[in-house]
Amino acid sequence: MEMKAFDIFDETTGSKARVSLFGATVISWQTAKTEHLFLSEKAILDGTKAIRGGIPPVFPVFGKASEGPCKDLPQHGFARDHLWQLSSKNANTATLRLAPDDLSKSARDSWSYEFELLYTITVGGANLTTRLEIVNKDKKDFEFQTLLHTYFRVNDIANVHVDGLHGVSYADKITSTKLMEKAEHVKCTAETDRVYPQVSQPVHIYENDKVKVILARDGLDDIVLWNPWTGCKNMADFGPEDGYRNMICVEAGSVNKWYKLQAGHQYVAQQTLTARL
Ligand code: TA6
Repeated sequence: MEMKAFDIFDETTGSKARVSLFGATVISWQTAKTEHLFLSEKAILDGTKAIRGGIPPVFPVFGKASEGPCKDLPQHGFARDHLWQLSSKNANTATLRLAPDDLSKSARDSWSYEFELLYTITVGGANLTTRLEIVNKDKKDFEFQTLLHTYFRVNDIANVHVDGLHGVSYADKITSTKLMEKAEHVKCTAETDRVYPQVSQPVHIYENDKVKVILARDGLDDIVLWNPWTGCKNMADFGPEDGYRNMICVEAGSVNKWYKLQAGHQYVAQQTLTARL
């Protein structure tokens, strides 16, 4: 099946992004001809699986729920593995929409609330802003988690560090322990899978001691840091085999607890990425 995707441009600076309607996934973001997102060479782009790379949106659950209304949903929920509708588009911005009628029967049966997701993607100068509006159209409250699962492209993970996490106590999913982040400059030197709750600082991603991207957030309280390391070769849709060297997932989310959205109310989560050259 041909991938349904479109580009948005900032004509004044030439920055651009490519968006897949399947999974509402930004699969490329370039400023000054530099690609800032990692897209697996083996990413499945035919709408049969969530795209490995770019910025897949996660809703209504992060990870896998063992109980509750999300327990029968796949890992990371349904937002990233369904076809969204293009609601509006102009040169440098587009809004995508997902609602119950867009869901498969199994997703709908698993999570039967009335809802609407409106996802606006905007490129401008050095910035890429992604804004997710979650609307509870039901007569009853529901609980959710949400996250933007951003895969940043790097030249060599060995030269990369992340600032803004110092002093935050995080859950290490590899060792199933809770630890305090003592490092100012956090590096991935092996498989890394951590949830840093309530990160108050903007997060900076460095390569070779120069800022690459600044990650600013609203309504996305937590930061997830992930690199599969050499385990990436066991993932059929992850390529090249040593591709872990060229990526780091720094994911802005509200995932460390369940967020209640009252009937008729909306929740806005927004991430702004600023590229520094
Ligand atoms: O965001 C980190 C994480 O939850 C990891 O635990 C790992 O599972 C990663 O997401 C990728 O998940 P996926 O379902 O896309 O293979």
